[in-house]
Amino acid sequence: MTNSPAESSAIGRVVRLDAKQAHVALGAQIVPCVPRGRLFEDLAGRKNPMAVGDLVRVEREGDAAGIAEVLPRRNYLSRVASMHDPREQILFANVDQLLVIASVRNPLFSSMRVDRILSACSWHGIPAMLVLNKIDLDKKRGSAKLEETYRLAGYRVLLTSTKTGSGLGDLRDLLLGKVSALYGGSGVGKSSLLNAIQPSLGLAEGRISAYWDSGQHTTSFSRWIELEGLGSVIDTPGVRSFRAHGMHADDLRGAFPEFAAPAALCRFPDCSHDHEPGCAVREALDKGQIAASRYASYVELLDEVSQTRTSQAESSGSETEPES
Ligand SMILES: Nc1nc2c(ncn2[C@@H]2O[C@H](COP(=O)(O)OP(=O)(O)OP(=O)(O)O)[C@@H](O)[C@H]2O)c(=O)[nH]1
Ligand SMILES: [Mg+2]
Ligand SMILES: [Zn+2]
Repeated sequence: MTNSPAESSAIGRVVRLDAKQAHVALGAQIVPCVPRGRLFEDLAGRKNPMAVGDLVRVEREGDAAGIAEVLPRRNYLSRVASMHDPREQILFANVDQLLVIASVRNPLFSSMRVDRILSACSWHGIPAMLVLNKIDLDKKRGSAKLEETYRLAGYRVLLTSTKTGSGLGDLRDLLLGKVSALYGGSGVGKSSLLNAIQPSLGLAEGRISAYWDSGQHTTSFSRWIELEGLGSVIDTPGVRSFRAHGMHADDLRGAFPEFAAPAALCRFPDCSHDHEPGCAVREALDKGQIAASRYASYVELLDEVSQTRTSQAESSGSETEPES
Protein backbone atom coordinates (compact mmCIF):
# COMPACT_ATOMS: atom_id res chain seq x y z
CA MET A 1 0.00 0.00 0.00
CA THR A 2 2.86 2.39 0.73
CA ASN A 3 4.14 4.58 -2.11
CA SER A 4 7.36 5.75 -0.56
CA PRO A 5 9.07 4.49 2.55
CA ALA A 6 7.71 6.45 5.50
CA GLU A 7 9.89 7.25 8.46
CA SER A 8 7.15 6.32 10.84
CA SER A 9 3.52 5.34 10.77
CA ALA A 10 0.95 5.73 13.53
CA ILE A 11 -2.80 5.51 14.06
CA GLY A 12 -4.63 8.69 15.07
CA ARG A 13 -8.13 10.15 15.23
CA VAL A 14 -9.43 12.88 12.93
CA VAL A 15 -10.59 15.66 15.27
CA ARG A 16 -11.23 18.35 12.67
CA LEU A 17 -11.18 18.81 8.91
CA ASP A 18 -10.66 21.93 6.89
CA ALA A 19 -10.41 22.55 3.18
CA LYS A 20 -6.82 21.40 2.81
CA GLN A 21 -5.97 19.20 5.73
CA ALA A 22 -7.15 17.01 8.54
CA HIS A 23 -6.20 17.61 12.15
CA VAL A 24 -5.30 14.29 13.69
CA ALA A 25 -4.86 13.49 17.38
CA LEU A 26 -1.72 11.42 17.76
CA GLY A 27 -1.22 10.78 21.45
CA ALA A 28 -1.39 14.18 23.14
CA GLN A 29 -0.51 16.05 19.95
CA ILE A 30 -2.82 17.44 17.25
CA VAL A 31 -0.99 17.10 13.94
CA PRO A 32 -2.11 18.74 10.67
CA CYS A 33 -2.02 16.03 7.98
CA VAL A 34 -2.63 16.10 4.25
CA PRO A 35 -4.73 13.21 2.94
CA ARG A 36 -2.87 11.30 0.21
CA GLY A 37 -4.32 11.78 -3.26
CA ARG A 38 -5.15 8.11 -3.59
CA LEU A 39 -7.82 8.46 -0.88
CA PHE A 40 -9.80 10.62 -3.32
CA GLU A 41 -9.43 8.20 -6.21
CA ASP A 42 -11.85 5.52 -5.13
CA LEU A 43 -14.65 7.36 -3.40
CA ALA A 44 -17.38 5.07 -4.80
CA GLY A 45 -20.06 7.74 -4.91
CA ARG A 46 -18.98 9.46 -1.74
CA LYS A 47 -18.14 13.10 -1.41
CA ASN A 48 -15.54 12.83 1.32
CA PRO A 49 -12.98 10.14 2.09
CA MET A 50 -13.00 10.79 5.83
CA ALA A 51 -14.84 12.59 8.58
CA VAL A 52 -14.34 13.63 12.17
CA GLY A 53 -14.06 10.56 14.37
CA ASP A 54 -12.29 8.47 11.74
CA LEU A 55 -9.23 6.51 12.75
CA VAL A 56 -6.48 7.03 10.19
CA ARG A 57 -2.96 5.81 9.53
CA VAL A 58 -0.58 8.75 9.46
CA GLU A 59 2.80 8.50 7.79
CA ARG A 60 5.48 11.00 8.70
CA GLU A 61 8.38 11.92 6.49
CA GLY A 62 10.44 14.70 8.01
CA ASP A 63 8.08 17.57 8.79
CA ALA A 64 5.34 16.36 6.49
CA ALA A 65 2.52 14.18 7.76
CA GLY A 66 0.15 12.46 5.38
CA ILE A 67 -2.92 10.30 5.83
CA ALA A 68 -2.30 7.01 4.02
CA GLU A 69 -5.38 5.06 5.04
CA VAL A 70 -8.76 5.39 6.71
CA LEU A 71 -9.40 2.45 9.02
CA PRO A 72 -12.71 0.55 8.81
CA ARG A 73 -15.50 2.36 10.65
CA ARG A 74 -17.50 0.96 13.54
CA ASN A 75 -20.40 3.14 12.39
CA TYR A 76 -21.05 6.51 10.77
CA LEU A 77 -23.83 8.91 9.92
CA SER A 78 -24.16 10.25 6.40
CA ARG A 79 -26.59 12.21 4.29
CA VAL A 80 -27.19 13.33 0.72
CA ALA A 81 -24.54 16.05 0.31
CA SER A 82 -26.90 18.73 -0.97
CA MET A 83 -29.76 19.38 -3.33
CA HIS A 84 -27.26 19.78 -6.14
CA ASP A 85 -25.00 16.93 -5.14
CA PRO A 86 -26.53 13.46 -4.71
CA ARG A 87 -23.32 11.93 -3.35
CA GLU A 88 -23.07 10.49 0.14
CA GLN A 89 -21.47 12.85 2.64
CA ILE A 90 -20.16 11.23 5.78
CA LEU A 91 -20.85 13.52 8.73
CA PHE A 92 -18.93 11.74 11.49
CA ALA A 93 -17.78 8.26 12.37
CA ASN A 94 -17.16 5.85 15.25
CA VAL A 95 -19.54 7.11 17.91
CA ASP A 96 -21.25 5.32 20.80
CA GLN A 97 -24.37 7.45 20.60
CA LEU A 98 -25.96 10.41 18.95
CA LEU A 99 -27.74 13.12 20.88
CA VAL A 100 -30.31 14.83 18.71
CA ILE A 101 -30.45 18.34 20.11
CA ALA A 102 -33.61 20.35 19.55
CA SER A 103 -35.12 23.37 21.25
CA VAL A 104 -38.71 23.88 22.31
CA ARG A 105 -38.61 27.45 21.02
CA ASN A 106 -36.18 29.75 19.16
CA PRO A 107 -36.03 27.84 16.88
CA LEU A 108 -39.34 26.03 17.22
CA PHE A 109 -39.28 22.25 17.60
CA SER A 110 -39.52 20.39 14.27
CA SER A 111 -40.79 16.80 14.53
CA MET A 112 -39.88 16.18 10.93
CA ARG A 113 -36.24 17.15 11.38
CA VAL A 114 -35.88 15.18 14.60
CA ASP A 115 -37.60 12.10 13.16
CA ARG A 116 -35.42 12.22 10.07
CA ILE A 117 -32.27 12.10 12.17
CA LEU A 118 -33.58 9.52 14.63
CA SER A 119 -34.65 7.16 11.85
CA ALA A 120 -31.33 7.55 10.04
CA CYS A 121 -29.49 6.70 13.26
CA SER A 122 -31.60 3.63 13.72
CA TRP A 123 -30.79 2.53 10.19
CA HIS A 124 -27.08 3.19 10.68
CA GLY A 125 -27.13 1.27 13.97
CA ILE A 126 -26.29 4.30 16.11
CA PRO A 127 -28.10 4.51 19.46
CA ALA A 128 -29.85 7.88 19.58
CA MET A 129 -31.65 9.98 22.15
CA LEU A 130 -33.35 13.33 22.23
CA VAL A 131 -32.22 16.38 24.18
CA LEU A 132 -34.91 19.05 24.34
CA ASN A 133 -33.12 22.26 25.17
CA LYS A 134 -34.30 25.79 26.11
CA ILE A 135 -37.05 24.50 28.40
CA ASP A 136 -36.75 27.85 30.22
CA LEU A 137 -38.60 29.26 27.19
CA ASP A 138 -41.35 26.66 27.39
CA LYS A 139 -44.26 28.62 28.79
CA LYS A 140 -46.97 26.37 27.42
CA ARG A 141 -45.58 23.07 28.72
CA GLY A 142 -45.05 21.85 25.15
CA SER A 143 -41.93 20.02 26.28
CA ALA A 144 -43.96 17.64 28.48
CA LYS A 145 -45.99 16.58 25.47
CA LEU A 146 -42.88 16.13 23.32
CA GLU A 147 -41.21 14.18 26.08
CA GLU A 148 -44.18 11.83 26.20
CA THR A 149 -44.24 11.40 22.41
CA TYR A 150 -40.61 10.35 22.22
CA ARG A 151 -40.68 8.21 25.38
CA LEU A 152 -43.65 6.39 23.89
CA ALA A 153 -41.62 5.87 20.73
CA GLY A 154 -38.90 4.21 22.81
CA TYR A 155 -36.36 7.02 23.03
CA ARG A 156 -34.61 8.41 26.03
CA VAL A 157 -35.48 12.10 26.40
CA LEU A 158 -33.63 14.75 28.37
CA LEU A 159 -35.04 18.21 29.11
CA THR A 160 -32.33 20.83 29.49
CA SER A 161 -31.70 24.53 29.84
CA THR A 162 -28.30 26.16 29.75
CA LYS A 163 -29.90 29.23 31.35
CA THR A 164 -31.23 27.51 34.49
CA GLY A 165 -28.86 24.53 34.52
CA SER A 166 -31.82 22.18 34.46
CA GLY A 167 -31.00 18.67 33.20
CA LEU A 168 -27.27 19.32 32.86
CA GLY A 169 -26.42 16.74 35.55
CA ASP A 170 -28.33 14.10 33.60
CA LEU A 171 -26.59 15.19 30.40
CA ARG A 172 -23.23 14.74 32.11
CA ASP A 173 -24.23 11.24 33.21
CA LEU A 174 -25.23 10.45 29.66
CA LEU A 175 -21.86 11.55 28.26
CA LEU A 176 -19.77 9.72 30.85
CA GLY A 177 -17.31 7.31 29.29
CA LYS A 178 -18.86 7.58 25.82
CA VAL A 179 -18.23 9.09 22.42
CA SER A 180 -21.27 11.23 21.67
CA ALA A 181 -22.15 13.27 18.60
CA LEU A 182 -24.37 16.31 19.12
CA TYR A 183 -26.50 16.89 16.07
CA GLY A 184 -29.52 19.07 15.29
CA GLY A 185 -30.70 22.33 13.84
CA SER A 186 -28.75 25.57 13.99
CA GLY A 187 -29.25 27.70 17.08
CA VAL A 188 -30.73 24.95 19.24
CA GLY A 189 -27.84 25.22 21.71
CA LYS A 190 -25.40 22.39 20.91
CA SER A 191 -22.31 24.48 21.61
CA SER A 192 -23.98 26.21 24.57
CA LEU A 193 -24.69 22.83 26.20
CA LEU A 194 -21.04 21.83 25.85
CA ASN A 195 -19.89 25.18 27.26
CA ALA A 196 -22.33 24.78 30.16
CA ILE A 197 -20.78 21.41 30.97
CA GLN A 198 -17.22 22.62 30.56
CA PRO A 199 -16.94 26.43 30.52
CA SER A 200 -13.21 26.33 29.67
CA LEU A 201 -14.11 25.12 26.15
CA GLY A 202 -15.18 28.62 25.14
CA LEU A 203 -17.01 27.41 22.01
CA ALA A 204 -18.62 30.17 19.97
CA GLU A 205 -22.31 30.58 20.73
CA GLY A 206 -24.68 32.28 18.34
CA ARG A 207 -26.73 35.32 19.02
CA ILE A 208 -30.13 34.01 18.17
CA SER A 209 -31.17 37.30 16.56
CA ALA A 210 -28.16 37.09 14.27
CA TYR A 211 -29.25 33.60 13.29
CA TRP A 212 -32.75 34.71 12.35
CA ASP A 213 -31.40 37.63 10.36
CA SER A 214 -28.73 35.88 8.38
CA GLY A 215 -29.55 32.18 8.69
CA GLN A 216 -25.90 31.62 9.49
CA HIS A 217 -24.43 28.84 11.53
CA THR A 218 -22.29 29.75 14.48
CA THR A 219 -20.36 26.49 14.45
CA SER A 220 -18.96 26.08 10.95
CA PHE A 221 -17.13 22.76 11.17
CA SER A 222 -17.41 19.55 13.17
CA ARG A 223 -14.97 19.13 16.00
CA TRP A 224 -14.03 16.26 18.26
CA ILE A 225 -13.68 17.49 21.84
CA GLU A 226 -12.41 15.71 24.95
CA LEU A 227 -14.47 16.66 27.99
CA GLU A 228 -12.30 16.47 31.10
CA GLY A 229 -13.18 13.43 33.17
CA LEU A 230 -16.32 12.78 31.16
CA GLY A 231 -16.02 11.52 27.61
CA SER A 232 -15.61 12.63 24.03
CA VAL A 233 -18.11 14.67 22.08
CA ILE A 234 -18.45 15.88 18.51
CA ASP A 235 -19.87 19.39 18.16
CA THR A 236 -21.37 19.82 14.70
CA PRO A 237 -22.67 22.72 12.60
CA GLY A 238 -26.45 23.01 12.65
CA VAL A 239 -28.24 20.97 10.05
CA ARG A 240 -30.68 22.79 7.81
CA SER A 241 -31.78 19.83 5.79
CA PHE A 242 -31.05 16.21 6.36
CA ARG A 243 -31.76 13.39 3.94
CA ALA A 244 -30.41 9.99 4.74
CA HIS A 245 -28.37 8.68 1.82
CA GLY A 246 -29.33 5.38 0.21
CA MET A 247 -32.29 4.65 2.48
CA HIS A 248 -35.20 2.74 0.99
CA ALA A 249 -38.77 2.05 2.07
CA ASP A 250 -37.81 -1.30 3.65
CA ASP A 251 -35.10 0.39 5.69
CA LEU A 252 -37.49 3.08 6.84
CA ARG A 253 -40.04 0.55 8.09
CA GLY A 254 -37.53 -0.75 10.60
CA ALA A 255 -36.39 2.72 11.64
CA PHE A 256 -39.41 3.68 13.74
CA PRO A 257 -39.00 1.52 16.86
CA GLU A 258 -42.58 1.91 18.08
CA PHE A 259 -43.89 0.40 14.80
CA ALA A 260 -42.15 -2.93 15.40
CA ALA A 261 -44.68 -4.61 17.72
CA PRO A 262 -47.85 -3.67 15.79
CA ALA A 263 -46.15 -4.26 12.40
CA ALA A 264 -45.88 -7.95 13.28
CA LEU A 265 -49.70 -8.06 13.25
CA CYS A 266 -50.29 -6.35 9.88
CA ARG A 267 -52.23 -8.49 7.41
CA PHE A 268 -49.45 -8.28 4.82
CA PRO A 269 -45.91 -9.09 5.92
CA ASP A 270 -44.53 -6.36 3.62
CA CYS A 271 -47.14 -3.80 4.71
CA SER A 272 -45.90 -0.26 4.17
CA HIS A 273 -48.38 1.01 6.81
CA ASP A 274 -49.58 3.53 4.27
CA HIS A 275 -52.64 2.31 2.40
CA GLU A 276 -52.96 -1.46 2.99
CA PRO A 277 -56.04 -2.99 4.61
CA GLY A 278 -55.54 -4.71 7.96
CA CYS A 279 -52.63 -2.47 8.95
CA ALA A 280 -51.98 -2.83 12.68
CA VAL A 281 -49.68 0.19 12.71
CA ARG A 282 -52.51 2.45 11.58
CA GLU A 283 -54.76 0.76 14.15
CA ALA A 284 -52.21 1.59 16.85
CA LEU A 285 -52.20 5.15 15.55
CA ASP A 286 -55.99 5.36 15.85
CA LYS A 287 -55.80 4.06 19.41
CA GLY A 288 -53.22 6.71 20.33
CA GLN A 289 -50.45 4.16 20.86
CA ILE A 290 -48.41 5.77 18.10
CA ALA A 291 -48.11 9.56 18.04
CA ALA A 292 -49.72 11.31 15.07
CA SER A 293 -46.61 13.45 14.51
CA ARG A 294 -44.40 10.37 14.28
CA TYR A 295 -46.69 8.66 11.82
CA ALA A 296 -46.86 11.87 9.76
CA SER A 297 -43.04 11.96 9.62
CA TYR A 298 -42.98 8.32 8.56
CA VAL A 299 -45.43 8.89 5.71
CA GLU A 300 -43.51 11.95 4.50
CA LEU A 301 -40.22 10.07 4.60
CA LEU A 302 -41.78 7.07 2.86
CA ASP A 303 -42.95 9.36 0.09
CA GLU A 304 -39.49 10.85 -0.15
CA VAL A 305 -37.58 7.56 -0.31
CA SER A 306 -40.03 6.25 -2.90
CA GLN A 307 -39.32 9.30 -5.05
CA THR A 308 -35.60 8.98 -4.56
CA ARG A 309 -35.56 5.82 -6.59
CA THR A 310 -37.02 7.64 -9.59
CA SER A 311 -35.22 10.93 -9.17
CA GLN A 312 -32.08 10.96 -7.03
CA ALA A 313 -31.50 14.67 -7.29
CA GLU A 314 -34.90 15.93 -6.22
CA SER A 315 -34.98 17.29 -2.75
CA SER A 316 -37.35 19.06 -0.42
CA GLY A 317 -35.66 22.30 0.48
CA SER A 318 -32.05 21.19 0.79
CA GLU A 319 -29.54 23.94 1.06
CA THR A 320 -25.83 23.76 1.17
CA GLU A 321 -24.31 23.98 4.58
CA PRO A 322 -20.84 24.41 5.94
CA GLU A 323 -18.61 21.42 5.37
CA SER A 324 -18.60 19.15 8.33
N1 LIG B 1 -33.17 30.65 26.49
C1 LIG B 1 -32.20 29.79 26.21
N2 LIG B 1 -31.31 30.10 25.25
C2 LIG B 1 -30.32 29.21 24.98
C3 LIG B 1 -30.23 27.98 25.66
N3 LIG B 1 -29.16 27.30 25.17
C4 LIG B 1 -28.61 28.09 24.21
N4 LIG B 1 -29.31 29.25 24.10
C5 LIG B 1 -29.04 30.35 23.18
O1 LIG B 1 -29.27 29.91 21.83
C6 LIG B 1 -28.38 30.56 20.93
C7 LIG B 1 -27.70 29.55 20.02
O2 LIG B 1 -26.87 28.70 20.79
P1 LIG B 1 -25.65 27.88 20.15
O3 LIG B 1 -25.08 27.08 21.25
O4 LIG B 1 -24.75 28.74 19.36
O5 LIG B 1 -26.45 26.92 19.14
P2 LIG B 1 -25.81 25.77 18.20
O6 LIG B 1 -26.80 24.66 18.22
O7 LIG B 1 -24.43 25.46 18.59
O8 LIG B 1 -25.88 26.50 16.76
P3 LIG B 1 -24.93 26.25 15.46
O9 LIG B 1 -23.52 26.28 15.91
O10 LIG B 1 -25.29 27.37 14.53
O11 LIG B 1 -25.33 24.93 14.91
C8 LIG B 1 -27.42 31.35 21.82
O12 LIG B 1 -27.84 32.70 21.81
C9 LIG B 1 -27.58 30.75 23.19
O13 LIG B 1 -27.33 31.67 24.22
C10 LIG B 1 -31.18 27.67 26.67
O14 LIG B 1 -31.19 26.63 27.33
N5 LIG B 1 -32.16 28.63 26.90
MG1 LIG C 1 -22.64 25.55 17.58
ZN1 LIG D 1 -49.06 -2.03 8.37
